[in-house]
Amino acid sequence: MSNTKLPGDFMWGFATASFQIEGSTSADGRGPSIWDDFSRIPGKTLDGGNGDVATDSYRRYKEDIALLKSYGVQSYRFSIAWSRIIPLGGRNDPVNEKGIKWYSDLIDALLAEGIVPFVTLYHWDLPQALHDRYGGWLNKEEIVQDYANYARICFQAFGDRVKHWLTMNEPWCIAILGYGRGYFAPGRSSDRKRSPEGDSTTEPWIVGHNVILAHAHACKVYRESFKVTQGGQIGITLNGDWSMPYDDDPANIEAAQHALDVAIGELDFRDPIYLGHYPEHMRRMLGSRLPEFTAEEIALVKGSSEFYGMNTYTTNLIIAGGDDEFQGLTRYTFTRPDGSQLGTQAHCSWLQTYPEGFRALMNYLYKKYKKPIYVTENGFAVKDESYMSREQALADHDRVEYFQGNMEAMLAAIVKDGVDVKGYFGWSLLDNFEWADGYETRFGVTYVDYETQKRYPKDSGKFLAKVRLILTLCWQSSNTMAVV
Ligand code: GBH
Repeated sequence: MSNTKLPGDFMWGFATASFQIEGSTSADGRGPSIWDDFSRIPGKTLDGGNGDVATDSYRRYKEDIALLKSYGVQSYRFSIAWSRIIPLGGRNDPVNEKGIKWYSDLIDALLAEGIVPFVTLYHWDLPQALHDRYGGWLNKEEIVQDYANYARICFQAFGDRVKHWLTMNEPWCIAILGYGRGYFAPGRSSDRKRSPEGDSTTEPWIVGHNVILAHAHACKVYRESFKVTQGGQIGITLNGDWSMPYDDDPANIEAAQHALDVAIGELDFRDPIYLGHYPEHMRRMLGSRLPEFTAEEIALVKGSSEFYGMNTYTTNLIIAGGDDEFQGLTRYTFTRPDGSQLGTQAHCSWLQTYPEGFRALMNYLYKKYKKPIYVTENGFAVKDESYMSREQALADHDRVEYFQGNMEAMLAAIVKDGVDVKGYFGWSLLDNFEWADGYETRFGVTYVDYETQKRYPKDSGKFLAKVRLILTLCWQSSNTMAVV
């Protein structure tokens, strides 16, 4: 890293999500979420793990803040569990003051340490009652109103202190993993071995559509009733990895653009939010299965996000063909034509290190959507870390390499390419409940011993703390952060 500069207001921190860390699932009046029961069904998580305890952060949040402090962060991205705020979820259901108080205390404790809260309103833990009552995300008329009401309550309760809001984490995952592949709660799918009900050809597109609308309505509520007095900003966070053609076969070159347009641009729902329409490919692929936006809806959706929230982890090599609509009818691989691997393999099959792809993706998104970017998640799970001794796990060389490469790539994107990146959040502060992987896959820069719930900084956590320290010192001396 040489001669690179970051703006002085750059947000630097780590991210987590409520269901992955909080535990205490019945404390203080919390209602169940769709992940509570789903994770308890045998076979839904790799190791049979569920969210009942997780990293016990509901009770240990002060410890977590001390940890954040030790890493020198300036911001913390966490999510609010809807069913702690409104246990039954709906707009006519009672609000739970104890749930509000818990997040309020968390926010105050962060601010007391000089840490800026960056808050996600929805990271996949839909109140179970809404799923049971009317089908949750499948029911447009109901869910959009209930979500907007929940968002309003959060703006009212926390918006005096929270100035950075994310409406949704990763619509692609909500829609496709929850209602298409059926890997995530509520686990609906056409695959009858997986789910007794569901239709993977239609439901993901209905859900994706409704998620976008709910997001847009929450943004409207914020702009109309809170933005002027509270002065914050609001946006959405989308997942998406870089795509490269497998080789120079024109079909694969075209497929890589398709994978980008479809898996990133289209299926990932960026184009409606930023450009105001579903892309052509998506319309062609799905025909009448793609719900239409009314003129009124599209007016609401277009431009709803004030910045680009970017969750990204890896790069895929793309081969044309196959029947996977969720990948835009392309196949993904990490193995190059000469048999070599793109990068270092993580514990999860879908993730390898490839910093050049991170830089390319930031450039692509900034040129296409012209919005400032917050990298709201980026991280790595070391292969077999769960099977190592704690000492071995703390020496997480592959994760250090991942972050080092991506830091360099990001600084190059900012300084050399002129991409407007406003913040970076590593995933994750702690090892935690990794959804369908249970506790077997560890993404933390901090090791969690699940027997004792003790936290131990890994080498990667120390590495990022050092990078942050250097950035701060240089910033103080020059009013811009510089890494030499
Ligand atoms: C993030 O999603 C989540 O926001 C976070 O909660 C999670 O802990 C973190 O990743 C680490 O996984 O093979 O079809 O199942 C990352 C985006 C998109 C990455 C789906 C994995 C697997 C596709 N994810 N992808 S599939």
